[in-house]
Amino acid sequence: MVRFSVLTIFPETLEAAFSASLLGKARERGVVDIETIDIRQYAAGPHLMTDDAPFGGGAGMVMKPEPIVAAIEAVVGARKHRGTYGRKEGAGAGAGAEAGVGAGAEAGVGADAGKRARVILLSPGGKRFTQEMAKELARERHLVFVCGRYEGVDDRVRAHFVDDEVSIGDYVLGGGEAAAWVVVEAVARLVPGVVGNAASIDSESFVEGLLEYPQYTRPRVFRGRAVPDVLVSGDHAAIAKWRREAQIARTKAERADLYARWIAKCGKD
Ligand code: 6GU
Repeated sequence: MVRFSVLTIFPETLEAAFSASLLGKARERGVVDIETIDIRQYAAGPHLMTDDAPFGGGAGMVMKPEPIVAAIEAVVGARKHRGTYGRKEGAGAGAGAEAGVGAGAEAGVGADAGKRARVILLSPGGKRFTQEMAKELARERHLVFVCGRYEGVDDRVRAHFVDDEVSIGDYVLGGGEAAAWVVVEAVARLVPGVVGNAASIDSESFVEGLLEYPQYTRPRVFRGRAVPDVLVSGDHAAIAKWRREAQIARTKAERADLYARWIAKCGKD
């Protein structure tokens, strides 16, 4: 069982994402626990403000640190998450890279590090999310995601109150919510019991370093385009060989970067 806590100013947006399909079923079956927490609940003042104008001036608003940190502390409870207070003071800008996911796992203090919450700030400045990272996160007990708005989160949150900073790619989102959906789904489906057929996980793209082979279903001929004959031949060895070759050809054509890495790892096929 992995617990996911997602801190956001738009809980209803994410609730919809987490209630449907794979994640909704996994939640119902009790193999994952996914909660959305409204950061505004932890805001103070008559207007429950979660953002404010930036010191130094400039456009846009910055998310205030108090509600976010109060929400993190409320969800993490008495068990202090490992990164808070554990990161070097004055690490400042650029600390994100060295404190990225991966480093975080080793940095976990003591043997029970894995039992503590791991707090992840979703922001475009973070370390790029990958399948490798998803695998690592799926081994945690409690993941806490903080969704920032694009304009920014007070940098003291990033520097001192989270363990890792993660981005899903080099493009701009208005906020971390869509990224939280991506990361939670990618991680949750690696939690044992979430995906029915574990074999389907092992053979997936990126797990092995190759794209997947093409899949077809009925009808055998669709608008004049037939399914490859070998797939209806009943010859399982021939089908396996065809699929392997298709994987390699596809990866070479579509993802030269993955192909180069795969060749370096496996020699040649
Ligand atoms: Cl995690 N947040 C935002 N706001 N934009 C992003 C992102 C995250 N990852 C890519 N772009």
